Order: sequence, then structure tokens, then C-alpha cells
Amino acid sequence: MAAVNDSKPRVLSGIQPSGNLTIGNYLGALKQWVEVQHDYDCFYCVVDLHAITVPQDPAELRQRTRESAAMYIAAGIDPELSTIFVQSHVPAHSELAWMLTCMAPIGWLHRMTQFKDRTAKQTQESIGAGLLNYPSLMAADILLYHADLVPVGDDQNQHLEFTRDLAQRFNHLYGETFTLPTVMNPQAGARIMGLDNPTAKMSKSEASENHAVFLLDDLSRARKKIMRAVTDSHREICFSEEPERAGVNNLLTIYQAISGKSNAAIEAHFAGKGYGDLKRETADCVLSTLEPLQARYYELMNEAGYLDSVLRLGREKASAIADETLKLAQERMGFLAPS
Ligand code: AQP
Repeated sequence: MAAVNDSKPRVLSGIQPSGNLTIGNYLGALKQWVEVQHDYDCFYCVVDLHAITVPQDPAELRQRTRESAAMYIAAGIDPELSTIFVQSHVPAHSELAWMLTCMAPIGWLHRMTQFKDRTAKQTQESIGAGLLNYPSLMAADILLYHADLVPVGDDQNQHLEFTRDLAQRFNHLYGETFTLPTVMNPQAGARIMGLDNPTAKMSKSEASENHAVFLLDDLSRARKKIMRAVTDSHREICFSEEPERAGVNNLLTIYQAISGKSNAAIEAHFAGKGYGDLKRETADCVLSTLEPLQARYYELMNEAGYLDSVLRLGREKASAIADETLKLAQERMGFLAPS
């Protein structure tokens, strides 16, 4: 049973069940989650309320929520150490999100890059208000648990800044209530790019066939996708910020994030080798991660009742903390307590 640990600083993070998880989600988020769980009191949620900011098929959303939770465990999150739960199981997330939405200046929300990117090609009529308010819900997720640290890929850094600003605003208006969280990005893998288009972030909901390696991809399919990754017409294999070298840089980043080797060691290793070697060895690294993860995942999905018991316990533990913080915020904001 996961025990409450008040002496360790706290971590909170989540992933949307908006598609099958990718190696971007793994290297940017999950891998860090596993690494910090011994030193922090960790809360990891499947953020289904975030997923509905774009239309979801109800049956698929339900299924993916379970699959994502199983994937957290398969990736190495230990339910004995960390709390795993589903965001919508803890109503305090929605309640605090509304309070924060009412305090969030619309100008701040309109400045969010993710909102601008996601709505660039849509008409006002087709954009749900949830997409704009997404950062207020994310702020609620984090602030409810007084999280000290939030391990995420770097696409979420602006939302973390927003969370800090909103918490400060609340604390200033109503008195010290929320802890200001700090963002944590991995040293390598903070932004994995699409294999077919290395100038765009790898995303689980991007439809094109060779864009992403999914954590549940058949191993030969995963290898094929990496072997087909876009590179360039240069020869030298080295890290580079040049846009035209983004494909090679992306493969090197994936290799580095998994192998843990330094830039210099990796460049020395690939000196004199060709792009075929780089792709083959990157694929070997990725497959060495996917193979045990997939084996554990399928085992878990076949273990009747286990996942439900983890999520039930997670909900209890998360609710206890979130409800207390919500109550305090409600009092501070002036809500009449029920008699
Ligand atoms: N390409 C990536 N590289 C590094 N980290 C990434 N993350 C996502 N993509 C990459 C990190 O994964 C965590 C969960 O992300 P999310 O599902 O909450 O939202 P997202 O960032 O919008 O992820 P996707 O895969 O792009 O989802 P869709 O396609 O649904 O929008 C976060 O920590 C994120 O930084």
C-alpha cells in the first residue's frame, strides 16, 4: 500500500489519454517520473479532463485511461512508492480549476504557445473553450498537491510559468495558500521531434504513419519507423541546432536519452559511421526499452483487478490531499462552508 510521506518534497505530473503514448511521452516525462520516485512523494495522474479539450470517442477514452495507467506501471512507476490515479476520480481538480479560471487573465491564456499552435488552423466556432482554459486546469492539478517539482517535457514549461504566476496572484489576493512549483526537464529528451518531420514535436495524436514510435508498437514496426526517419544530405554525425540537421539531431537525442552517454562520447562513437548505423543503433536502444516495457504492460492488462485496485487506492490518497487544499482555497476565497 502506498504510504503518505510528508517528509519528502512532492512531485506531480500527468499524461493525457488522448492517444497511444509515444517515446516522446516516455523520454520527456515517464522516464523522469521513474527516476525521481525514490526521492520524492510522487503523484502521477492520467489527465482525462485535459484529454476532452479536444473531442474524444467515449469508449476509446475509457479504454485509453486504463491503458495509460497500466503504461505508467509498465514503465517502472511502483504503486508501492508513488500514487497513480485518474484525474476525473478526484473532483477537486475540476472545482479548483473553475476558481482559478475565474482568476486567470484572458490575456495570459491567449499568450500560451500550445493554445496558439493547436488553434492555428481552426475557426473560432470550432475551438472549445477548454483548450483556452487548459492551463488553469493544469495549475489546479499541480497546486492541489502543493507539488514542489513537476517533471515534464519542455513544451509544458510555459504552462508551469503560468501556474506559478496564478499561484502568486492567489496568494497575494487571499493569503499564502499554494506552493510555487518548479519545472523539471530531462537533460536529454525534453523535446523529441517527429521522425517524419523533425521540425515538429512528436505527438501522440499526430496521424501520419511514420511520425511517432508508440510504446506499444510491434518491435519490427518501431525499427522500420526509425530506419525511415528523415535525415539530411550531410555526412558527419554530430549534435546540431541547425534546422536542416534537425533529423540527425533528433536521432542522436533519442540515442542519448536512452544510453545516458555524453555528447562527446556519442559523437566519438559515431565518427566515421553512416546514417544507417546511427538509425540501427538508435533503433536498438529504443527496442531495448520497449521490449521489457511491453512485456510488463501485457502482463498487467491480464492481471484481473490489479489495475483497479491501484487506481482505487490512488484515488483515496490523492483525494485526501486535494480535498484539504480545495477546502482551504474555498475558505480563502469566501465560500460559505456547508453546515
Ligand atoms: N515529443 C515530446 N518530447 C518530450 N516530451 C514530450 N511530451 C509530450 N510529447 C513530448 C511530454 O509528455 C507529457 C505528457 O504530455 P500530454 O499528453 O499531457 O500532452 P502533450 O505534451 O500535448 O503530448 P502529446 O503527445 O503531444 O499529446 P497530444 O498529441 O494529445 O497533444 C508532458 O510532460 C509532455 O511535456
